[in-house]
Order: sequence, then structure tokens, then C-alpha cells
Amino acid sequence: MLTIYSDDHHLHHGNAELIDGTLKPCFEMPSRADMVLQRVRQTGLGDIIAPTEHGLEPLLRVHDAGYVRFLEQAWSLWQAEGRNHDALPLVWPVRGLRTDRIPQDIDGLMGYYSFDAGVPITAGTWQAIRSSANVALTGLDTMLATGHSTFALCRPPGHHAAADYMGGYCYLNNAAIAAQAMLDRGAKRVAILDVDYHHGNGTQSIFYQRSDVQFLSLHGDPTVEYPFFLGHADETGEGAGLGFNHNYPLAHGTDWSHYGPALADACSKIAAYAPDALVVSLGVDTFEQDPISRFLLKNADYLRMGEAIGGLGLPTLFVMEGGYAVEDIGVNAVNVLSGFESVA
Ligand code: SP5
Ligand code: ZN
Repeated sequence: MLTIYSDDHHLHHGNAELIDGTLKPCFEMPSRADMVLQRVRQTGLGDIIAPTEHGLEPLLRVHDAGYVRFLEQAWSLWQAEGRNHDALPLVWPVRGLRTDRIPQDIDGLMGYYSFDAGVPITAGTWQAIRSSANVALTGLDTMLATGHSTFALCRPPGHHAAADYMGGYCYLNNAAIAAQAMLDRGAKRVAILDVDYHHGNGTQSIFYQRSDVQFLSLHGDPTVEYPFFLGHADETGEGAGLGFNHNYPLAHGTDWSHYGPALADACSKIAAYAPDALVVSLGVDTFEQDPISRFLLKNADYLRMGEAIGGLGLPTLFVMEGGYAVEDIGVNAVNVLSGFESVA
């Protein structure tokens, strides 16, 4: 399987995140993608190629123009305040506060365009997130050109980013951008299967009212897990999208004995939808040793995961999302891809 990768992700390296009430080094760190790349090489998964520039157009098919402009300008606005450390939001327009007046001050903009503080903006963030989206779009190019499934080794991840807000280490929704680009190039239906430990709130919200993208997510039950405010089973879509959104909230402590059947159910819904192609939001933070998550999948379970997805027989674009057990992230991610290829 071909891998798309760029070193540009190193340009995004947040200093700290607020976790359990204290500032800790960011869990979403450059070594994550380095470890996955190293495992791709070690296993001889296939060639590794650099992304090509796709411009802003495909980003604007998914994201709000004001939001994209904000991402581009945030660091210089922050610096203009005389700040040289990471930019972080600290105030949000929750219930009863106004969202119809977009602030001009950088602190107001940071809050307006985010839903949590897990999104440091650094000097290199804009270039890194552009590159990450280009990785996904180049993966799509090669999948369409060759008919073979492809691995987009994206970093930063994307699935928590909605049309006009960032959050949860995510800025541009790489999976959504690729799915929309697929439709724009002639696909009639695309399914997105999100196996990251956390609900893909951004992706769900982007396609919630649409029937041309089916979204399915297996994740920690939002009653007790981040992102808390989306991802319940009764969210099934709206308007034309009714029936095209499927959430599988799973309990803390979920292991393969409960994960496997939920995944099988999701796969049967994908098969019934009969999409032209599949995008997999590939997070491996479901791992038993993940430092911020509470599922119990083991290294070998990721092979089973790949086999289940490969059984669908669909052209598949894997888009890297989360996974914070850095020592194992490469093994687990590549196990999914190897399991997939063993049946494809
Ligand atoms: C892409 C992705 O996986 N984003 C995840 C963002 C999660 N951010 C909040 C994490 C909260 C973790 N709380 C548990 C702390 C364990 N001590
Ligand atoms: Zn996650």
C-alpha cells in the first residue's frame, strides 16, 4: 500500500496542553507521525511519496472562508500582541452569548473559532495543517489514479474540526476534505468510518444533513468521555441526512469482544449503503496503553480491525487521526493496514 507523508508536520509542535487541571506537554507530538513512518518502512508496507500542493479550493469546499482566513492569520495576529509562545483560546460563546458578531481581537477570534483549548497555534501550524490536508488529497489522487487503497499519514489530525471551528488537536478536517473532493470528482456516495477513540464530532457535523456521505463512528460514550457534547446513538442525521449518521458509543473498558461486533455492525451498514469509496479516520487511541483513553484493544486486534474493513472490498483511503501511546502507534496503525491488505 502506498503511503503519503510530508516532514512538514514537524512545523507544528505545541508546547503544552491543559489536562486534568495541569499543563502537560502536548500528547499530540511530532514523534507520533515519525513512529508511524518508521513502522511503514520497517514492514515494507509500500512506497512512501510526498504530497502535492492542492491549494485552498478543496479546503473551502468543507470549511468556512472566515475560519480558513483566521487559521492563516492567527499566528501573526498573536505575535502582533507581543506574544511569542503558543496561541491558545480562553473564552467561548456558550449558551446565551452572541455568535453573530465576530470579534476582531485575536483572543476573541481564538474563542470564536474553537470549542476547546487543545489547539495551540504556533509559528509553523498553518504550513503543517495545509500540508496535512495535502497529504489526504494526494492520497485521494493516487487512490483514484491506481484504484488501490492508500494511506494518508496525516498530522495534525482532523476529525474534531468542524466547518468553522478547531478543537481536540484538529484544525482542518482532512478526512472530510478528502471525502468532499471525491464527490467533486464524480463519486456519488462516500462512507466515512471513524475508528478513533474519540467521537468524530467535526466530521459528523459537516455531513449531518447530507445523504451523499454516510458517517459511522465507534468511540468512547460521550456521556463519560471527550468530546462530551456530541456522539450519542440517537444522532442519526437531519433532513436529507436522516439515517446516514451512525454512532456507536462504547463503555470505558471496551475490549475486542465488544468492539468487534460493533465494528461488524458498522461494516454491514456500509455495505448496505454501497458507497463508491470508503474513508477511514484511523485513530489508534483505542489501544489498551493509550495515556488519555480507556479502551482495551491489543496490538493484534488492529489486524482484525483491518481485516473487517478490508472485507468490504472498497477502494479505501486511510487518514491518520489520533493515537498517543507513541511506542505502539506505528505497530497498531500499520497492523490495520496489513490486516486490510491480507483480505483485499
Ligand atoms: C484527534 C484526537 O484523538 N483528539 C483527542 C483530543 C482529546 N483531548 C482531551 C483529552 C482529555 C483526556 N482526559 C483523560 C485524562 C487522563 N488522565
Ligand atoms: Zn482520538
